[in-house]
Amino acid sequence: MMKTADYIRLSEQYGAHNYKPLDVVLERGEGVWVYDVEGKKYLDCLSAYSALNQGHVHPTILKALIDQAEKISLTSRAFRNDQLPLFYKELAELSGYEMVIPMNSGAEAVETALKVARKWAYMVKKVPRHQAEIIVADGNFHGRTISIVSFSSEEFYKDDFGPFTPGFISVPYGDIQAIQAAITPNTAAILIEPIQGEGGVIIPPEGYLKAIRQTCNQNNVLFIADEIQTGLGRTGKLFACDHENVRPDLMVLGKALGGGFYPVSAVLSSRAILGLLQPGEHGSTFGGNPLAAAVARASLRVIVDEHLTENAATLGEYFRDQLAEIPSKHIKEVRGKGLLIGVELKPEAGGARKYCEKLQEEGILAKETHETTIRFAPPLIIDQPTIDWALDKIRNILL
Ligand code: IF1
Repeated sequence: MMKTADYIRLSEQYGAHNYKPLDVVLERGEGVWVYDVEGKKYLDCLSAYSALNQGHVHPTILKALIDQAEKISLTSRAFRNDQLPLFYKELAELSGYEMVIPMNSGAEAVETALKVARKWAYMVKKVPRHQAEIIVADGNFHGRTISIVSFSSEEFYKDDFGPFTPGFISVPYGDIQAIQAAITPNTAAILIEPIQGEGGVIIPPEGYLKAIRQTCNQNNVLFIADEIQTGLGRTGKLFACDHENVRPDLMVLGKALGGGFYPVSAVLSSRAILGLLQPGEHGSTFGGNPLAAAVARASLRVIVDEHLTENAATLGEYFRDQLAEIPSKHIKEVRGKGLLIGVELKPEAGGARKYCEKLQEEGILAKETHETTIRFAPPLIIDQPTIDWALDKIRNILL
């Protein structure tokens, strides 16, 4: 019978060390709870970075996965299948967009949005070929491909991976004047996270998203919102842009679109924009496969039928208020929207990692971001008694 240490030793020996995970080896998940190989139970407060909004092994999504997998799982896009058209329709109707292009990982969907924005710039805005510029924000996180890390402001994510893809300008997050100053006649788009997750749960000033929308309208520039982490109910609205009633020209989704079972991502936009793509110009082997489409359809159904967005709004506010009231000398700030919460610790607290390790001992799994912030992002199916159980533990380790 293998123990935690045995699994860790195998990983250390055979696996690339591109992560430093907590030393917990999980073998089972159910709802908001996960269990390690020694049978210890933990509350999952990371939700795989918001890919588990519906919780672990949701029965409805599991059934959709199994039923479809027993029929047909992959056709390639050389042929059609009976799940993708229904996924397109249901996602377009839920989001209010005209068109969808399906991909697999978040980074692939971000890359797709960047390619479509550049194509729009050349074909519609008449930007001279290969001079299209895209404005991004300092502190962004949009994935790990070479083009995406080319515009990262985190040296550690990019330093060993050059040469870099040109055509990106990075400006301070939250500063609309900085965006306006960076716009040129060759600007194709602005790519923004409505809330910067990895940046440390950074919430921009009220009105920032609306100002971006207006600036894009005035300058014939596309607004691309990366809602891979903030979308699908996480921040207490279906999309984080909904907090300011803003409609980006392109919306990028991922993570919870796959219900925690399967990588599914997508870019949503108008026919005028996504309609520019010609057959064969872009694609992927697994993009839009029937298994992904069936799982995504069930994932969306669960978010709507179980009112996960409303639950995130109500319980997120409760969780944040309770955290903010903890009389801890270590807490600098509690930030967040819905159930995307960051507890920033003062520098003298000695870093968030050791608090995550103490939380692990108490049966809570959380992840630090940017050394000083503990992220609390449980599945959106969580209930108040479970939050109260967690608060008692969190208080104990933060006081
Ligand atoms: C890792 C971070 C979070 C994302 C946003 C695109 C992507 C992500 C807003 C790319 C992915 C994941 C990636 C994962 C850890 C996690 C993460 F710490 F890396 F930055 F959530 F904040 N846009 N975020 O958050 O989607 O290609 O991964 O499907 O790479 O360690 P992906």
